[in-house]
Amino acid sequence: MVRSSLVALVSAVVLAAPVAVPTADASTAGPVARPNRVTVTDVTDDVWLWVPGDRIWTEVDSWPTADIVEAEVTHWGPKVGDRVVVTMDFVDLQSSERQEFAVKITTPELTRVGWVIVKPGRWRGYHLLEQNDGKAVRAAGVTHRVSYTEDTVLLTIPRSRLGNPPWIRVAFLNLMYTAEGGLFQDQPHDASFLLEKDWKRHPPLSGKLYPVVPGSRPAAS
Ligand SMILES: [Ca+2]
Repeated sequence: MVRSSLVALVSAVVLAAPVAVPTADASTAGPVARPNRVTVTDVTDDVWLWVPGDRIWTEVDSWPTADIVEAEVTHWGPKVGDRVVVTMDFVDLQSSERQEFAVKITTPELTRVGWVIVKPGRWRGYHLLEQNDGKAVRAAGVTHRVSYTEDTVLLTIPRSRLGNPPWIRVAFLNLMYTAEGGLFQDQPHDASFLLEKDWKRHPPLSGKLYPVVPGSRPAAS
């Protein structure tokens, strides 16, 4: 009885809907802004830990230095930077143990993983650019900056290092090692953790981000 009532209601709505008549002149419509920037926000207190000998990850909740709260990528095109700019924000970044910040970037032609790696006593850290299989590739022009006062990690990658792509898609991952060989993980896409095989084969990629063109401002996806 409920089912038949619902069907009747839907049919009534369809019958009552006016016939759509186009009124705008398509030739006067402005260009549709294509997305150039993605911002992924994450909750706090959602850090996971793996301990050597364990077969499972355990949610440890609060671990501020490994707890990412926002990640953002902007795809700047030729004449407006010509590079991909990545920022990651944390609850309270500390130089306590080895920490690795990663962004995966896919294009129509290739996949690259940009890393910023810091170790205790090496606050400035260093960066790497790799293929999806972990093989390092040339990283000329890549830059990074870690700020423990602003709790941010910045990574910039020239588009030339990515084959000057027409668009990119991106995903993020953050790892922190413990002195005992354990591993903390937080990723901003949701409150779960990413298995290594999923990060390698099925990363939680954003939609397509097109290069910002001169005279325009980045449009969010
Ligand atoms: Ca988080």
